[in-house]
Amino acid sequence: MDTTQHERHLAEVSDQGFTIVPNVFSSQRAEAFARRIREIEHETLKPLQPNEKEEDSSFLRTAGLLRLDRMFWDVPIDPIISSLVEGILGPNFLLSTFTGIDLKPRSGTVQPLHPDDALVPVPRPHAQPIGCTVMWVVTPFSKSTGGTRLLPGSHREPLDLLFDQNDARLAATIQPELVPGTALVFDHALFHGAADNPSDDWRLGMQVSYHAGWVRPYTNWFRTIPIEEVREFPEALRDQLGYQTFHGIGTAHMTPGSYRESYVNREAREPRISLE
Ligand SMILES: O=C(O)CCC(=O)C(=O)O
Repeated sequence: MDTTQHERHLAEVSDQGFTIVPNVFSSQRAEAFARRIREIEHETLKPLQPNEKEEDSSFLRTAGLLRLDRMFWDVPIDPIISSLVEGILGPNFLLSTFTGIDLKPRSGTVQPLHPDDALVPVPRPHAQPIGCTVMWVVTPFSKSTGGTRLLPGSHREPLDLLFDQNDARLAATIQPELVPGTALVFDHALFHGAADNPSDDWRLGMQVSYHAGWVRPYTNWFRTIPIEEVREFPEALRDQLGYQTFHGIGTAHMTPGSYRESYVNREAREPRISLE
Protein backbone atom coordinates (compact mmCIF):
# COMPACT_ATOMS: atom_id res chain seq x y z
CA MET A 1 0.00 0.00 0.00
CA ASP A 2 1.45 3.42 -0.90
CA THR A 3 1.75 6.30 1.57
CA THR A 4 -1.23 8.19 0.14
CA GLN A 5 -3.55 5.19 0.55
CA HIS A 6 -2.16 4.51 4.02
CA GLU A 7 -2.82 8.12 5.08
CA ARG A 8 -6.30 8.03 3.53
CA HIS A 9 -7.23 4.94 5.56
CA LEU A 10 -5.95 6.53 8.76
CA ALA A 11 -7.88 9.74 8.02
CA GLU A 12 -11.08 7.71 7.46
CA VAL A 13 -10.68 5.90 10.79
CA SER A 14 -10.20 9.26 12.48
CA ASP A 15 -13.10 11.01 10.67
CA GLN A 16 -15.77 8.32 10.30
CA GLY A 17 -14.47 5.68 12.73
CA PHE A 18 -13.79 2.99 10.12
CA THR A 19 -12.12 2.25 6.82
CA ILE A 20 -12.38 -0.51 4.23
CA VAL A 21 -9.19 -2.08 2.91
CA PRO A 22 -9.65 -4.15 -0.26
CA ASN A 23 -7.53 -7.11 -1.41
CA VAL A 24 -5.83 -7.90 1.89
CA PHE A 25 -6.04 -11.64 1.18
CA SER A 26 -6.91 -13.83 -1.79
CA SER A 27 -10.21 -15.61 -2.42
CA GLN A 28 -8.29 -18.92 -2.18
CA ARG A 29 -7.17 -18.01 1.34
CA ALA A 30 -10.73 -16.97 2.20
CA GLU A 31 -12.00 -20.37 1.06
CA ALA A 32 -9.30 -22.14 3.07
CA PHE A 33 -10.17 -20.12 6.20
CA ALA A 34 -13.87 -20.91 5.75
CA ARG A 35 -13.20 -24.62 5.26
CA ARG A 36 -11.00 -24.85 8.35
CA ILE A 37 -13.23 -22.78 10.63
CA ARG A 38 -16.29 -24.83 9.63
CA GLU A 39 -14.35 -28.01 10.36
CA ILE A 40 -13.45 -26.65 13.78
CA GLU A 41 -17.07 -25.66 14.40
CA HIS A 42 -18.15 -29.16 13.49
CA GLU A 43 -15.55 -30.81 15.72
CA THR A 44 -15.72 -28.54 18.76
CA LEU A 45 -19.14 -26.87 19.07
CA LYS A 46 -19.94 -26.93 22.77
CA PRO A 47 -23.28 -28.39 23.81
CA LEU A 48 -26.16 -26.07 24.63
CA GLN A 49 -25.65 -24.63 28.12
CA PRO A 50 -28.27 -25.15 30.82
CA ASN A 51 -31.28 -22.92 29.99
CA GLU A 52 -29.78 -22.07 26.58
CA LYS A 53 -31.88 -22.58 23.47
CA GLU A 54 -30.58 -22.67 19.92
CA GLU A 55 -32.57 -19.50 19.13
CA ASP A 56 -30.81 -17.59 21.94
CA SER A 57 -27.85 -17.18 19.63
CA SER A 58 -27.42 -15.76 16.16
CA PHE A 59 -23.85 -16.86 15.53
CA LEU A 60 -21.09 -19.30 16.37
CA ARG A 61 -17.85 -17.90 17.70
CA THR A 62 -14.66 -19.90 17.24
CA ALA A 63 -11.94 -19.05 19.73
CA GLY A 64 -8.34 -20.24 20.04
CA LEU A 65 -7.61 -20.07 16.29
CA LEU A 66 -3.89 -19.47 16.91
CA ARG A 67 -3.64 -22.79 18.72
CA LEU A 68 -5.88 -24.72 16.37
CA ASP A 69 -4.03 -24.22 13.10
CA ARG A 70 -0.81 -22.57 11.93
CA MET A 71 -2.72 -21.20 8.94
CA PHE A 72 -4.06 -18.47 11.26
CA TRP A 73 -0.65 -17.25 12.48
CA ASP A 74 -0.20 -14.81 9.58
CA VAL A 75 -3.57 -13.15 10.12
CA PRO A 76 -2.94 -10.79 13.10
CA ILE A 77 0.53 -9.88 11.77
CA ASP A 78 -0.47 -9.19 8.16
CA PRO A 79 1.97 -6.40 7.12
CA ILE A 80 -0.60 -4.07 5.50
CA ILE A 81 -3.00 -4.37 8.42
CA SER A 82 -0.25 -4.17 11.04
CA SER A 83 1.07 -0.90 9.64
CA LEU A 84 -2.47 0.57 9.70
CA VAL A 85 -3.03 -0.66 13.25
CA GLU A 86 0.27 0.90 14.26
CA GLY A 87 -0.87 4.15 12.65
CA ILE A 88 -4.09 4.02 14.70
CA LEU A 89 -2.75 2.75 18.04
CA GLY A 90 0.97 3.50 18.01
CA PRO A 91 3.85 1.04 18.32
CA ASN A 92 3.92 -2.21 20.31
CA PHE A 93 0.15 -2.69 20.11
CA LEU A 94 -1.27 -5.94 21.46
CA LEU A 95 -3.50 -8.60 19.99
CA SER A 96 -6.60 -8.48 22.16
CA THR A 97 -8.86 -11.16 20.70
CA PHE A 98 -9.03 -13.25 17.53
CA THR A 99 -12.13 -15.29 16.76
CA GLY A 100 -14.23 -16.57 13.89
CA ILE A 101 -17.80 -15.19 13.77
CA ASP A 102 -20.18 -17.30 11.69
CA LEU A 103 -23.68 -15.82 11.46
CA LYS A 104 -26.40 -18.41 11.21
CA PRO A 105 -28.60 -18.40 8.08
CA ARG A 106 -32.05 -16.81 8.46
CA SER A 107 -31.11 -15.48 11.88
CA GLY A 108 -32.34 -12.36 13.63
CA THR A 109 -30.08 -9.95 15.42
CA VAL A 110 -29.16 -10.91 18.95
CA GLN A 111 -26.22 -8.57 19.27
CA PRO A 112 -27.05 -4.90 19.92
CA LEU A 113 -24.97 -2.09 18.49
CA HIS A 114 -22.03 -1.46 20.79
CA PRO A 115 -18.56 0.08 20.90
CA ASP A 116 -15.88 -2.52 21.68
CA ASP A 117 -14.55 -0.21 24.41
CA ALA A 118 -17.94 0.34 26.08
CA LEU A 119 -16.50 -0.79 29.41
CA VAL A 120 -13.62 1.68 29.33
CA PRO A 121 -14.75 4.41 31.75
CA VAL A 122 -13.06 7.42 30.20
CA PRO A 123 -14.91 10.34 28.60
CA ARG A 124 -15.93 10.09 24.96
CA PRO A 125 -14.74 11.11 22.45
CA HIS A 126 -11.44 9.56 23.48
CA ALA A 127 -8.34 11.71 22.98
CA GLN A 128 -6.91 8.79 21.00
CA PRO A 129 -8.10 5.29 20.09
CA ILE A 130 -7.67 2.72 22.85
CA GLY A 131 -8.15 -0.23 20.55
CA CYS A 132 -9.30 -1.15 17.09
CA THR A 133 -10.90 -4.14 15.43
CA VAL A 134 -10.17 -5.62 12.03
CA MET A 135 -12.91 -7.79 10.55
CA TRP A 136 -11.50 -10.11 7.90
CA VAL A 137 -14.31 -10.69 5.42
CA VAL A 138 -14.27 -14.44 4.64
CA THR A 139 -17.69 -14.79 2.93
CA PRO A 140 -19.60 -11.92 1.26
CA PHE A 141 -20.87 -9.20 3.63
CA SER A 142 -23.93 -7.12 2.69
CA LYS A 143 -27.35 -6.22 4.03
CA SER A 144 -28.72 -9.44 2.58
CA THR A 145 -26.07 -11.67 4.20
CA GLY A 146 -25.75 -10.01 7.63
CA GLY A 147 -22.78 -7.75 6.97
CA THR A 148 -21.50 -5.85 10.01
CA ARG A 149 -23.65 -2.84 10.92
CA LEU A 150 -21.74 0.44 11.42
CA LEU A 151 -22.82 3.86 12.61
CA PRO A 152 -20.40 6.25 10.88
CA GLY A 153 -19.00 8.99 13.12
CA SER A 154 -20.37 7.40 16.31
CA HIS A 155 -16.87 6.97 17.77
CA ARG A 156 -17.20 10.62 18.75
CA GLU A 157 -20.67 10.30 20.28
CA PRO A 158 -21.71 9.58 23.88
CA LEU A 159 -22.56 6.10 25.11
CA ASP A 160 -26.33 6.84 25.25
CA LEU A 161 -27.11 4.75 22.19
CA LEU A 162 -26.00 1.66 24.06
CA PHE A 163 -29.00 2.07 26.34
CA ASP A 164 -31.53 3.21 23.72
CA GLN A 165 -31.29 1.12 20.58
CA ASN A 166 -34.58 2.51 19.27
CA ASP A 167 -33.06 5.92 18.80
CA ALA A 168 -33.63 7.53 15.41
CA ARG A 169 -29.86 7.54 14.98
CA LEU A 170 -30.08 3.81 14.32
CA ALA A 171 -31.56 4.74 10.96
CA ALA A 172 -28.12 6.04 10.00
CA THR A 173 -26.58 2.57 10.34
CA ILE A 174 -24.88 1.23 7.21
CA GLN A 175 -23.90 -2.28 6.09
CA PRO A 176 -21.18 -1.94 3.46
CA GLU A 177 -20.99 -4.54 0.69
CA LEU A 178 -17.65 -6.29 1.15
CA VAL A 179 -16.19 -9.11 -0.89
CA PRO A 180 -14.03 -11.88 0.61
CA GLY A 181 -10.45 -10.69 1.01
CA THR A 182 -11.50 -7.27 2.35
CA ALA A 183 -10.62 -5.99 5.82
CA LEU A 184 -12.99 -3.69 7.68
CA VAL A 185 -10.98 -1.70 10.22
CA PHE A 186 -12.69 0.30 12.96
CA ASP A 187 -11.90 2.24 16.11
CA HIS A 188 -13.13 0.36 19.20
CA ALA A 189 -15.18 3.47 20.05
CA LEU A 190 -17.39 3.09 16.94
CA PHE A 191 -20.91 1.73 17.43
CA HIS A 192 -21.24 -1.41 15.34
CA GLY A 193 -22.69 -4.89 15.62
CA ALA A 194 -23.63 -8.15 14.02
CA ALA A 195 -26.82 -8.00 11.94
CA ASP A 196 -29.80 -10.04 10.79
CA ASN A 197 -28.79 -12.62 8.23
CA PRO A 198 -31.87 -13.12 6.04
CA SER A 199 -29.99 -15.34 3.55
CA ASP A 200 -29.79 -19.13 3.38
CA ASP A 201 -26.01 -19.07 3.84
CA TRP A 202 -23.73 -18.74 6.85
CA ARG A 203 -21.81 -15.44 6.95
CA LEU A 204 -18.25 -15.80 8.18
CA GLY A 205 -15.74 -13.18 9.33
CA MET A 206 -12.62 -13.29 11.49
CA GLN A 207 -12.60 -10.66 14.20
CA VAL A 208 -9.06 -9.54 15.01
CA SER A 209 -8.99 -7.01 17.78
CA TYR A 210 -6.02 -5.02 19.10
CA HIS A 211 -5.30 -2.77 22.06
CA ALA A 212 -2.78 0.07 22.30
CA GLY A 213 0.58 -1.06 23.69
CA TRP A 214 0.14 1.08 26.82
CA VAL A 215 -2.89 -0.98 27.94
CA ARG A 216 -0.83 -3.30 30.14
CA PRO A 217 0.75 -3.46 33.60
CA TYR A 218 4.43 -2.56 34.09
CA THR A 219 5.21 -6.21 34.87
CA ASN A 220 4.01 -9.21 32.89
CA TRP A 221 2.88 -11.40 35.80
CA PHE A 222 1.74 -14.25 33.58
CA ARG A 223 5.30 -14.71 32.37
CA THR A 224 7.21 -13.89 35.55
CA ILE A 225 5.39 -16.08 38.10
CA PRO A 226 4.86 -19.76 37.28
CA ILE A 227 1.28 -20.95 37.63
CA GLU A 228 2.27 -23.45 40.37
CA GLU A 229 3.33 -20.50 42.54
CA VAL A 230 0.28 -18.43 41.62
CA ARG A 231 -1.94 -21.27 42.90
CA GLU A 232 -0.45 -20.78 46.38
CA PHE A 233 -1.24 -17.03 46.48
CA PRO A 234 -4.27 -15.60 48.29
CA GLU A 235 -7.19 -15.08 45.94
CA ALA A 236 -7.06 -11.27 46.35
CA LEU A 237 -3.43 -11.29 45.20
CA ARG A 238 -4.21 -13.54 42.22
CA ASP A 239 -6.98 -11.11 41.33
CA GLN A 240 -4.49 -8.23 41.24
CA LEU A 241 -2.16 -10.20 38.97
CA GLY A 242 -4.93 -10.51 36.38
CA TYR A 243 -6.57 -13.83 37.20
CA GLN A 244 -9.82 -11.97 37.78
CA THR A 245 -11.83 -10.67 34.82
CA PHE A 246 -13.25 -7.17 34.41
CA HIS A 247 -16.96 -7.64 33.58
CA GLY A 248 -15.92 -10.74 31.63
CA ILE A 249 -13.01 -8.98 29.90
CA GLY A 250 -9.69 -10.81 30.20
CA THR A 251 -11.50 -14.11 30.41
CA ALA A 252 -9.94 -17.46 29.69
CA HIS A 253 -13.22 -18.90 28.45
CA MET A 254 -12.00 -18.36 24.91
CA THR A 255 -10.08 -21.61 24.93
CA PRO A 256 -9.93 -23.33 21.54
CA GLY A 257 -13.30 -24.28 20.16
CA SER A 258 -16.67 -22.96 19.05
CA TYR A 259 -19.64 -21.83 21.03
CA ARG A 260 -22.93 -20.15 20.46
CA GLU A 261 -22.83 -16.41 21.09
CA SER A 262 -25.78 -15.73 23.35
CA TYR A 263 -26.65 -13.84 26.47
CA VAL A 264 -27.01 -17.15 28.29
CA ASN A 265 -23.35 -17.87 27.58
CA ARG A 266 -22.33 -14.36 28.53
CA GLU A 267 -23.83 -14.79 31.97
CA ALA A 268 -21.96 -18.08 32.34
CA ARG A 269 -18.56 -16.46 31.84
CA GLU A 270 -16.33 -16.93 34.83
CA PRO A 271 -15.42 -13.95 37.03
CA ARG A 272 -12.10 -15.63 37.83
CA ILE A 273 -9.76 -17.62 35.63
CA SER A 274 -9.29 -21.25 36.52
CA LEU A 275 -5.72 -22.13 37.54
CA GLU A 276 -6.09 -25.76 36.43
O1 LIG B 1 -20.00 -10.23 13.27
C1 LIG B 1 -20.13 -9.03 13.14
O2 LIG B 1 -20.54 -8.53 12.09
C2 LIG B 1 -19.79 -8.09 14.26
C3 LIG B 1 -19.48 -8.80 15.55
C4 LIG B 1 -19.16 -7.88 16.66
O3 LIG B 1 -19.26 -6.68 16.55
C5 LIG B 1 -18.70 -8.40 17.95
O4 LIG B 1 -18.77 -9.61 18.20
O5 LIG B 1 -18.25 -7.57 18.79
